[in-house]
Amino acid sequence: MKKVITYGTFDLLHWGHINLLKRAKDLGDYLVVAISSDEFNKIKGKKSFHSYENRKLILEAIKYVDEVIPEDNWEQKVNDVQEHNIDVFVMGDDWVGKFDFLKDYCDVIYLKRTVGISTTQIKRELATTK
Ligand code: C2G
Repeated sequence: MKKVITYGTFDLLHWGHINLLKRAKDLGDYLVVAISSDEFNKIKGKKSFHSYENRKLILEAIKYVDEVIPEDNWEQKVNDVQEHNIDVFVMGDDWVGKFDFLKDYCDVIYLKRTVGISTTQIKRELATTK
């Protein structure tokens, strides 16, 4: 069984996230998604609209996602890859190069980011809608 992992906040889930998750799943047989905890989001300088628990509930309902684990820090990826016997690490290419150190442990693939949608854009446009 080929196992894939990806990381993210996945707040206000949108079609850009789904495009990423579908392509990530297509790279193997089993997809693990590590969702940033609310505390780690603070470290990332992000405040998500949905709590970790609710973002986890939503992701677990997606047919491409087989398992959801917490992302609590920047340092856990090597351990996650080893502990979960991961074959492929996937991220959107806004992260290109940032996780190449994982190439010692698994394949590292950066997928084209979906243009035209982002959680920040959703928040901004909703804030300006009368
Ligand atoms: N993404 C995408 N297209 C978009 C928006 C997001 O492909 N239009 C991808 C991102 O590239 C990322 C994933 O969806 O691979 C999740 O995006 P975020 O929730 O914004 O995740 P981020 O804050 O980048 O967290 O350790 C890694 C970090 O936790 C990544």
